[in-house]
Amino acid sequence: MPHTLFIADLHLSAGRPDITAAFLRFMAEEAPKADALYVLGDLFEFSIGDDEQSPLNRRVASAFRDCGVPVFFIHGNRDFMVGRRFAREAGLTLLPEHQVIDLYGEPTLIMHGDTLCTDDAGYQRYRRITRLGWLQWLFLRLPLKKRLGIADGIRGKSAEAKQDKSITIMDVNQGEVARQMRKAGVRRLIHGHTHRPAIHRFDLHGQPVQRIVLGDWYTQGSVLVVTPETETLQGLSLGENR
Ligand code: LP5
Ligand code: MN
Repeated sequence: MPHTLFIADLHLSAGRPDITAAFLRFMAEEAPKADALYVLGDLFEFSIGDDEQSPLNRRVASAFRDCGVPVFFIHGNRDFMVGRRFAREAGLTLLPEHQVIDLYGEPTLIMHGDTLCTDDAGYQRYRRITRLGWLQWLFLRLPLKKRLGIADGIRGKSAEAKQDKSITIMDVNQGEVARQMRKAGVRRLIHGHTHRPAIHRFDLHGQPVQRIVLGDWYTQGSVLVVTPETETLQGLSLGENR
């Protein structure tokens, strides 16, 4: 059966070898059978630039390169510093933050999902600043150790800020969902980021539409399988990799 795979929020890091093992197994066994693989952000726990060249980054790049199917990547809020060099090494295509793809005849909007969280004003302000091209240019010119220190600082501040935010503030804003779907002219939206896997069906201007949310890879893997007929969110056990 022809099908396309979607994953997001793996948060790969050297400190979580079980997740890396599950991802590598998925890349070797599941990905090659698909028409294409879409990675919708937060593949890495965080990224400070392609020149980091850690063993993890290199293994991930070769897993993508060797899978034999087209791989597409949209940045998440943690790995937006993944750049053209990694894309080349991994043989993947970097997509813009919001992209409409043709999924077996159904135009589908795909994104990481953080831009839907418009109630989280603190995050949106921080996002605007860290996406400034000139600031990223300067950041990449700092020594790796310094960059790592800055990333640690941001991670600490973010964890602190999150303690004061409600679950609702950190979820998508339904008005923004409607606005972005309408603007893109789609009946289907696929995203990650909120770590709340679900297939939401609702009406938009009298039309049935759906918003599919991918799950994270903390206690199990999460994969969305879309065929010409159906869409299924699947859990992926990590146990076999231990
Ligand atoms: O991912 P999660 O669930 O932890 O939290 C997100 C939001 N937090 C983030 C921060 C990332 O986790 C850390 C990524 C490190 C990247 C390193 C590269 C640095 C490159 C710099 C290039 C210039 O995304 C969190 C959301 C939450 O999702 C839910 O949506 O709430 O957002 C925050 O908590 C942000 C706070 O509100 C504000 C943080 C202030 C940070 C101040 C530092 C500014 C320094 C600027 C540049 C050097
Ligand atoms: Mn995210």
